[in-house]
Amino acid sequence: SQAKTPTKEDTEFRAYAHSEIARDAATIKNSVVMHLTATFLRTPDSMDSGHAYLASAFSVRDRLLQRWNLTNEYHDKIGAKRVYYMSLEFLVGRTFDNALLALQLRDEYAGVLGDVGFCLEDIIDEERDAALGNGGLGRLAACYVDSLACMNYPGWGYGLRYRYGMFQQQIINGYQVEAPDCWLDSPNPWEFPRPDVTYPVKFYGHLERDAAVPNRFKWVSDVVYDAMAFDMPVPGYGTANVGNVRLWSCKTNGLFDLNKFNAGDYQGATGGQVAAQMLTNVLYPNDNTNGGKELRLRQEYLFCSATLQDIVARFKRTGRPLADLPDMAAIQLNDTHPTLGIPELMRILIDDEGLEWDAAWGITTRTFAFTNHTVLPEAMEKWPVPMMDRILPRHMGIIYDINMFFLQRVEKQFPGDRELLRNVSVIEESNPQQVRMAFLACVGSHRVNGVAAIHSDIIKQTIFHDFVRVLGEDKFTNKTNGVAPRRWMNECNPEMSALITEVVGDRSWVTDLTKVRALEGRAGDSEFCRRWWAAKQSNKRRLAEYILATTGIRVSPDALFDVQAKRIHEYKRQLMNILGVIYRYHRLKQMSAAERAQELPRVVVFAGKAAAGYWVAKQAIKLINAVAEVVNSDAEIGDVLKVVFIPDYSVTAAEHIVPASDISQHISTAGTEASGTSNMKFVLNGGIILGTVDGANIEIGEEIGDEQIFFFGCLAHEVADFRHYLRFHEPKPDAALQAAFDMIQRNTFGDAHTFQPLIDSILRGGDVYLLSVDFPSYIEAHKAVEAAYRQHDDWVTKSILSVARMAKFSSDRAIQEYAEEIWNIEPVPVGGHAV
Ligand code: B1H
Repeated sequence: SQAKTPTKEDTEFRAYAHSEIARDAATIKNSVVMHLTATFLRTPDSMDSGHAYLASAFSVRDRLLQRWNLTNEYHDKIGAKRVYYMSLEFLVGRTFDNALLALQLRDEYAGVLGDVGFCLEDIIDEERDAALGNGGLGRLAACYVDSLACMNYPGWGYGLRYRYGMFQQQIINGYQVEAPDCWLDSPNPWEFPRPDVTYPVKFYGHLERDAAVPNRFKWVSDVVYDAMAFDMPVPGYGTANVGNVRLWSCKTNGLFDLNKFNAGDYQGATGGQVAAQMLTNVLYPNDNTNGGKELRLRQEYLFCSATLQDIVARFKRTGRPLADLPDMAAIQLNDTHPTLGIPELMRILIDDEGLEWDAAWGITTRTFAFTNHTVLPEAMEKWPVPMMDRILPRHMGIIYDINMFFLQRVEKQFPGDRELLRNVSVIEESNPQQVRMAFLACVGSHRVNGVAAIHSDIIKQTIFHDFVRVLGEDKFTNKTNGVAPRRWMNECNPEMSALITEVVGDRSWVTDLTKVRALEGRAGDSEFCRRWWAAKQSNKRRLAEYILATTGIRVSPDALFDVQAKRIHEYKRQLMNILGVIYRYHRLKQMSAAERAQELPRVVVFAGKAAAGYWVAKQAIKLINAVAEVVNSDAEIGDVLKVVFIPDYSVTAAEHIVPASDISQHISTAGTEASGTSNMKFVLNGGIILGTVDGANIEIGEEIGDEQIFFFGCLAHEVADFRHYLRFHEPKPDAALQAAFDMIQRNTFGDAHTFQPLIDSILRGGDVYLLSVDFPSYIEAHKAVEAAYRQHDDWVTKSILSVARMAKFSSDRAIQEYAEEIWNIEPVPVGGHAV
């Protein structure tokens, strides 16, 4: 299963890959002008910055595609095992700057564009985000394919090419209003359509038994759609390797109904096309919730079927027997959303390839592994059996058989334990029955992992507790998340990056984050601290400009920047944050002017989207904006407190926000945030965490040391008792929380009725997320932060030490663990390292 040693021919091939990029200004200029004139029918004289971006991006893409071909040709030739990362979400953001940095062509393009009167930064701003994801789960997939490419691991991402990505968030009268994200309205240089790579995907219909052979079925479907591939190149930094994300789009060709057209039914003639388009039209905007919509199930199947057909077809081109598939392909399921890949591979192996059940099952379970990202009950995917049976009758049958064989095994192991059988059954005995996708993924995979140490422990104790008994503990492992240092330091924070490069001696830290350790030696150097702080200050000034441009609010870059930027969700407790702000406002209003002048000026920044149908989350946004309006226009308060809600949070917005935080808040109820990844990004950029003992906060604290992080709140193992108590007793708000409630109820921020449901979620709804429990220690933690921030030199030292100790949270470390411990794949560099 190992990659072969390269031959002389391979070495020459590598040398070619290495040398093929021309870097001189004349060649770059020619390629830009060529695209300007031939691809976009413009002349250099009629070029605006939009076309300057497109022409430059297409010229960079040419270079990437050349390397894309070399990479894949080489991996095929050498017979390398690949990993396939299956994810319904890839939250990529922009690619142009990332590609320029990866190819080390940034200065060259800046020069060429400068010659014709454009500033590279403005050109970069012309690109729209690819926002094919909701939040952390989708961004993690993007960081992981970045790491795969940078580390020369053969591997592809597979996903869906949504026509409308994550909605655009507008704030109107303080409320979130959703607008469509038509990101494909202008040409997209970062995708390559492949009309020749198309697979039929069947839906509905019935099964016909083969009378001659037992257990053989023919699935006669009613509807067939064509899924067509679009490839997104993933630039590898400092390597000739270019990764790939293959996204499927539902093709409408061939669905034109000529009979209807000839009968004069012009609208009906295109009905099939409209129905097909629907399938890959929209990303469901749910983070950590399962909408349960039928269209989503059909999206998931289209995705899984096309992907598995593609993987099997590629494998069959090697000429090896199907039993070898697990030696050539590892498939990682990014949460349960792609779980139908398991029965789909079974269907292909049995129905299309003629394998017996046991052989097919062995291949399938050795190929798949599954990552769980949440324990929130509302996020657990379950599909009603009648729905599954109607849309995918063959798969429903396969799932029944998978479950039957599994339960037989359990019965043998634990004879007569009917409760255990009920608890681990893939089919939930509810009315209607439901398919539990997490259980199907668990049974059909050889490894199951959580995304941070605490989370991986929790899943073994809760949702998979019985599976640990049945399948053994070794199947369950931890792979703590990571983030790509390319985007989340080198790209978004050029000034700090320059300092790191100076201390490390070169740019090797961009692909080997262990090198940042060298900063430790400079944490006490006062001149270095001064320059470090100057970098942070300049990031804060840039964010202040961004805030002014996006909200019209003027904030002082000298204030403490306190940021919470993430999806709006009750478990993430933005409500606790804004109640803390209200309490702060209350205290400031009670002070004399002289006392207020002694207070530490603070800018509280919120950013994030709420799912369109998540009413309480949207009310929290309204409350934040209502508080902002009152506080920001209160002349008595001035710069001592500003509250900002930055609209339309995105990867690109995060690249402005993350480098500028002094503190960032990661304050989920203990045990609810599986990992979090923005916590890693903020600390990597020299910000300090104010957080709960939850998710990856815990491991970040272990790495960087207790002095560098501010923890508060109850612990995960205490949550159940508190919740139980609060089901039967009214919460008792402390004086601070009560003061905040009172201020709202006195209509300080507009009609109190608007916000009463938020207060009621605490006082009458059982306070499920324990705001009343954690609020006192939250306020104390804020005091500790303030005291520490006033010790300026120590604060800067904390910031430097934190960054120095963040190596563990590189996605490169995470990907290496997956590669070695789950996927069994090895790096295959094409063209060697160009650095
Ligand atoms: C995470 C999701 C998620 N966990 C369902 N679960 C979705 C669940 O569209 N859906 O149906 C979409 C997303 N997302 C996040 O994953 C966790 O909350 C974070 O804590 C974690 O850092 C991230 C990456 O592992």
